[in-house]
Amino acid sequence: MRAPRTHRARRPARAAVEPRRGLLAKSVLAGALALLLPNAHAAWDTYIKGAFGPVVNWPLIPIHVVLLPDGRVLGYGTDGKGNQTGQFTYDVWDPSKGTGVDAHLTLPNTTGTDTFCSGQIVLPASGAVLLTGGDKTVNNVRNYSVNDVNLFDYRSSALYSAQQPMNYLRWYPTVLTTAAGEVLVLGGRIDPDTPTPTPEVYTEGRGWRTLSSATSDDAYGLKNWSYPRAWQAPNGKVFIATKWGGTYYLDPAGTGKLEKTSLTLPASDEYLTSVMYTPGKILSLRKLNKAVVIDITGATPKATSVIGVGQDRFHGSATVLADGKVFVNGGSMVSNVANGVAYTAKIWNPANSGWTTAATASKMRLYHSVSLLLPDARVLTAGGGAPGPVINLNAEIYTPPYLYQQDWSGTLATRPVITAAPATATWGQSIAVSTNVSGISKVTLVKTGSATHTVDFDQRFMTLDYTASGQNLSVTMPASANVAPPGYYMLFVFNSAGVPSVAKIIKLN
Ligand SMILES: [Cu+2]
Repeated sequence: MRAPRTHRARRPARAAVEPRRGLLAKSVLAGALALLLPNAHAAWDTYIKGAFGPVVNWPLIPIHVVLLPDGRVLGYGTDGKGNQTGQFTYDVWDPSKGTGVDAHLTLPNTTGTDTFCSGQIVLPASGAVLLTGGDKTVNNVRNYSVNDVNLFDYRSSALYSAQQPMNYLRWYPTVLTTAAGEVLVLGGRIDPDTPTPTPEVYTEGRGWRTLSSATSDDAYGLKNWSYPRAWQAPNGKVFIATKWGGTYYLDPAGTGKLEKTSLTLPASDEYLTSVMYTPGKILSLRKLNKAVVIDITGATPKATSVIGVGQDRFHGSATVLADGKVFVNGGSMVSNVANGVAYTAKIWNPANSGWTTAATASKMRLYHSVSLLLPDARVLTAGGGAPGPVINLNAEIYTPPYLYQQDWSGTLATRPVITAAPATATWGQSIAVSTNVSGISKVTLVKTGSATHTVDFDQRFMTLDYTASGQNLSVTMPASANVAPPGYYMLFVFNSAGVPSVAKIIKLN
């Protein structure tokens, strides 16, 4: 029986001061390696641990980040000084332009909505981002909420009112795309004392439908209102894993039907992350360094205990990489306190449920930090603050091990290139994909992410079957919308050395 003593702090609080870890030892080692290795500015073990890039400035704290259908990233949540408010500006970052000032388009928010701690998701048909709810100050008290609904159009980079308010006010709501191509909105609260226990559904072109027969304080109200963890399940319903342990299936058809399942999980927290790493299988971090794999592929949900990530990582993030492994970064042992800060990331391998130690970041990523898989198969890690022990108006981009040569050189590997692929596809279809090399070893499909508050609402990964004829592939798209809901996905191909291409973004509809 493992007994992690996580209630005891390992070292004293170290507010706002970044540690200097073994600089002398590091420089001696680097000097020795420089004599041995051709490319000694990069660490020798990047092929195992990956590497964080330099700390780069960001025009705001990106509390919310969304990968857009054109490969850019919408971010918002604070002003340019890192103050709590999404009222004034939002940012669109183009990763293909690097990380300098020119790579950002920072624009005024003229909607009148404070989008701080709203929900956000790319709509499956139009590709616009739906922003649900947000923040409001009442009698000088923050963290009330609104029922405002705004849209961001990636084609014009404009943010504007949808003129279709929700039926309920929501601050901290979850949004996700269902198999029917609708957007389900769950949880959040109305004011500091009143949660929102009734879900509602948005249909493009039609507006809102209240799930009036599915109200629940236990599933997504009083006991679980803060960004409830929910996923489209293979059985056609939406699976909900609460922080207190109860699990539910919600059928969002009509006015909704909620049923409790027989599965109860160990207790978690609204700021411990969970991720569906393959359709119907969820890695869920629970309190006291516990972790479970929830399997909802069968008739009854089941959970299996797996090794935890090493310590509680409150406000840490989990990102499915292009190869299906799970990258966990950030967090600390005490919620939003610089105590037991996890600077070193970990990678979880679904094949053996084991963890490997990844690279070490420079900045703590606590409350209001995010991570997001980019189309180039790297991971944006960013933000933290408003409030927090540090104000992180910055990002560190993580390059996973699969982008390095599998040797000690620390050199980036040559990547395969997708030279042709369709822009749209449908379920079960075989699509023609051309590459610049033969010997493709794997084809994967990853939903474009939408992350905030340790949740990536639509995150989803699958490997695809394919046949190859030289450099030409015939790739079979997922069988159903229950497995892969409609919307935008990144298609990656891997060469014979296991190196992924830059993704081609494909709309599944
Ligand atoms: Cu928040």
